[in-house]
Amino acid sequence: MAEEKAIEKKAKVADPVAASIDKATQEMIVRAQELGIDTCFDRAVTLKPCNIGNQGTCCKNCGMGPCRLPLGKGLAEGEEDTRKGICGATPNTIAARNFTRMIAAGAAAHSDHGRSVAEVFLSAARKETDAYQIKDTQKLLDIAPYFNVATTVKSEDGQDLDRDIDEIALEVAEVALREWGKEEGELLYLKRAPQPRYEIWKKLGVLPRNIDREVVDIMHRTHIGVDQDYKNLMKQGTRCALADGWGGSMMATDLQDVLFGTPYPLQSEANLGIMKDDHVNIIIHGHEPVLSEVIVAVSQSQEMIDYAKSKGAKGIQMGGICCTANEILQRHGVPLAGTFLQQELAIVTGACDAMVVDVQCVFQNLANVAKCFHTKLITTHPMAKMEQDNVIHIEFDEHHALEDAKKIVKLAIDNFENRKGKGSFIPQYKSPLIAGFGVESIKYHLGGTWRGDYFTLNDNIINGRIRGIGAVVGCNNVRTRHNEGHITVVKELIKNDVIVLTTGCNAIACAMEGLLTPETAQVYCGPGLAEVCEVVGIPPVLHMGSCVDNSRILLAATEVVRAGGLGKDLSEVPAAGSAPEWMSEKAISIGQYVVASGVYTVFGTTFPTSGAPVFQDYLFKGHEQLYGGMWDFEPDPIKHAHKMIAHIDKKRKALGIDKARERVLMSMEDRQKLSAA
Ligand code: SF4
Ligand code: MSK
Repeated sequence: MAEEKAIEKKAKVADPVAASIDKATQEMIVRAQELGIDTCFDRAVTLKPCNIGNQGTCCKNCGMGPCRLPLGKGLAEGEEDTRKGICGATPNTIAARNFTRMIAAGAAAHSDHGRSVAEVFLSAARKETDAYQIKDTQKLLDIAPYFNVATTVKSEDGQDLDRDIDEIALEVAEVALREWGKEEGELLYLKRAPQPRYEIWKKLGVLPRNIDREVVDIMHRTHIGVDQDYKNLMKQGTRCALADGWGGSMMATDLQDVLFGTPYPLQSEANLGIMKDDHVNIIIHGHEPVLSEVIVAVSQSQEMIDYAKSKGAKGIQMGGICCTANEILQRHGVPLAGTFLQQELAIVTGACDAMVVDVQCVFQNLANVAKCFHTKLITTHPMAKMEQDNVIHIEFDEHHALEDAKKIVKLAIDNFENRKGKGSFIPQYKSPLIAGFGVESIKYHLGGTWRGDYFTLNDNIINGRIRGIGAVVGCNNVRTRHNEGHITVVKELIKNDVIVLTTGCNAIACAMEGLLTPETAQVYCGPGLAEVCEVVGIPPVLHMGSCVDNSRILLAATEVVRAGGLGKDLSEVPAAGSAPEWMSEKAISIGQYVVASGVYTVFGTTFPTSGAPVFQDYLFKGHEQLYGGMWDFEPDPIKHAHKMIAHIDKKRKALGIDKARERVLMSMEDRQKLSAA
């Protein structure tokens, strides 16, 4: 009987090796299980996903439902789809409403992040806060024209004089904030896209008006009895997604760069092994860097280091989880503690003195795990609190950001001694990395003779050393083996000479696997990409930042178009997008704006419209006719990568540069045969 119980118990927890490819994660899953603490990996074993919700055909948009329309075994050739909800909503309508609501939620999350930054930016411009100053004035001058803010003023004798930088900052802040709710016109940043792309959006009627309106519009039209045409729903879905990618996210990135500094390549480390037994460990998790920027500065102050030493610690070790991690990594080199799925495990180490969270991707179960240790779990955002009574809420406000940050760091230091005697278990795995790439640094590293612009990158794509560009981004999803999809897709791409631009948790996964170092080029890359990486001294996988920084990828692709030789629009560039382990609504918003920007985009794990084949076909094939970019789904990571490569090759052929590639890869034997002929 006892034995049966033991077997039953064993069956309810995750197999660590099946759950993750990462050794540190595997060790920590075992550690948690030994301590009797459940993690998401175990819960995924017992909690099965709903098959109807998974297909996107469960509607609960009114109190007559939920109406659940499973596809079952599918429809036979020519068979009529008679499924409908109480109100008559078809599977297409239901799946499209659910899909656009995901876009609305994702765009709201990204764009609200942008709004917070814009508000702090305004406070800084008005000099209402000591904690923030304009750090990158050049970037401010670069973006001001997009907001129609003049950077020079005419003198009486007709000369252009530089305007006062504070005046420019104030005007940019005010104009930027209006983008969320202005009454007329269209988003100003849309004109940053190549002209043909902008014209496509205009022709299709998907130019976003203001950010908030596009989100509200979706919530209205997906209410019972409003929009019941999946194509019209997706028209709005696209408008909203574009408001995210070319609006809220892009402004978040730009204003953060101006406030906190534009990232440039720097070194650091990744994985739970960055935590130190003899240091105060502070883990920062979430997405918005406005508070974490100040926490990093405070934790590096002599005052706090001395205070930590006075409490018996050797220093303060900061680490990050999720995209706040990427933000403080790319600007300050703060190491990455792990991806989305490792958040509970960071506390299970027993060495986490404080975990500070802001918004998005934060598990509520962190509070339950923290209860088993001395860890202080601190929420900081008015929008994101937790019901558990062990959670401390220190509400951040830019007007007293320094005081807030000091309070938090001090709390962590004071908590260090509570660790005594409990023992800690830090897995000894970490990898070196280089992060901090962006539009500007790619210009520098892969620029032309005089180190500027994208000509050399384009040349290498045209001559075939680089086959194309893969943008691989997005979350972890506990329904698939942690990091396996990410790493397999990325390795297969670079093996086939596709340079990878990465953000979000994919970037962290690549860092943990050691793929963000120039040395990896010789180990994993095809000969062409390896050669370029060696000559230029860059990794084959370029860390471009957090989820909002996917806007950097859009702008980098725009620079490629501008540099010439690879078509006139983003849809012509040999490039493809991917999110092998996506899970969040933000990923759907990102996918939609990338597709609408003309890029073929493959998602792994699951696809939330599979129960509505006609609608899914519209996303997959119909969108290509409209936008030149389309969605695709492929859970097998090798096939996933090869779908991207096939698309890249298709684009190379259309550009007439497929022949050049064949020439570059010819062996000596082939060459000799040719000369003999
Ligand atoms: Fe059912 Fe229609 Fe209500 Fe949705 S809106 S729950 S399909 S009755
Ligand atoms: S953190 S949105 S799990 S990438 Fe941006 Fe990672 Fe996805 Fe959150």
